[in-house]
Amino acid sequence: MSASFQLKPEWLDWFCDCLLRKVPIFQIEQQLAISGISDPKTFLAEVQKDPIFKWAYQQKRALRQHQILIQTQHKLRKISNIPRVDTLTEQAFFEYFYSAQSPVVIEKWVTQWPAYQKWSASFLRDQYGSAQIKITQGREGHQDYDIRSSDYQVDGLLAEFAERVINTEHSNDFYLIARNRVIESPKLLALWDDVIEEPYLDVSLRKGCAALWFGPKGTITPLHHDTCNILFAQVWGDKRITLVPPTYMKLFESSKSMYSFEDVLKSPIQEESFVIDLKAGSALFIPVGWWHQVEALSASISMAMTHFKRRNDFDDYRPGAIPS
Ligand SMILES: O=C(O)CCC(=O)C(=O)O
Repeated sequence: MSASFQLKPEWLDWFCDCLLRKVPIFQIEQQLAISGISDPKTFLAEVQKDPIFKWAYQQKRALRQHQILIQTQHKLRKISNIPRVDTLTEQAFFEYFYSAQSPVVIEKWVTQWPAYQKWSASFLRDQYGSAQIKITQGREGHQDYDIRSSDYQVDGLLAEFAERVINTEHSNDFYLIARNRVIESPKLLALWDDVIEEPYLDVSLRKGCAALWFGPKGTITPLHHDTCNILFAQVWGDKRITLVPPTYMKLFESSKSMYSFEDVLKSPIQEESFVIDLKAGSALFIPVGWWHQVEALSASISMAMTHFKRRNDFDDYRPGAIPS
């Protein structure tokens, strides 16, 4: 019988760990003897020749190397804050933030947009009220309202929806969310005249890459990450965004695809997170993989855009979707 048959999986794991931690061989042999292996030396020699052991050791070694890399990045991120700048040149943005997968708040980017002076719930009602939109509603009391947003989708007129936002003090029950691509409907295309994509976004890539978020105070988009970089522009009202670095691996333990059901306000995640209050006129760069939960502190209109002047195709970034 070969050693791989005699070696229980937990022993295989334990032995790989011992070798990776450079535990002296005589100590491993002692432990095997205590556990009833009559000839630990021969047993170990056999195990090390076994192809399953060799394969398992290589896997664990690669995993350990990746862990060291991630833990180092995580420690570095922990000691820094999310920077806030008034403006950023194209070069500085891509060099210091986009390429570094590091969030940044650009406080005076959206203040230059005509939208910053114009957009509000009443503006959308009065100027674009006849546009047909899809909203989500009936969200309150359900945990899956964002993950299964299409189940909560209903059709309506922008005028009715805007009126509802105006007349609602606080609610997470209804929300115009990104997935419906409302901003691409012909009746709303003129909204783009109020947006300035320079210097970070490529106008020619706009289609399918921009989303409008519009709702009352109190909407909550639960903790999730995206598979691309996002420039999140806060046009009207304020939002609180809680960010957790992608290197905080614990979130994957309870994740369902791109969502995590951990409470960001509770320890230990709270200590790992950054809370950003985003005021109208500012924008937050949310790099691919960064977990974020978004709460509207007032009635709010935001634009999330992904058509950067650099490559933004990270669709395979779905660690939480790997089968267990
Ligand atoms: O504004 C929101 O409610 C959510 C925004 C968001 O999560 C996103 O753009 O990925």
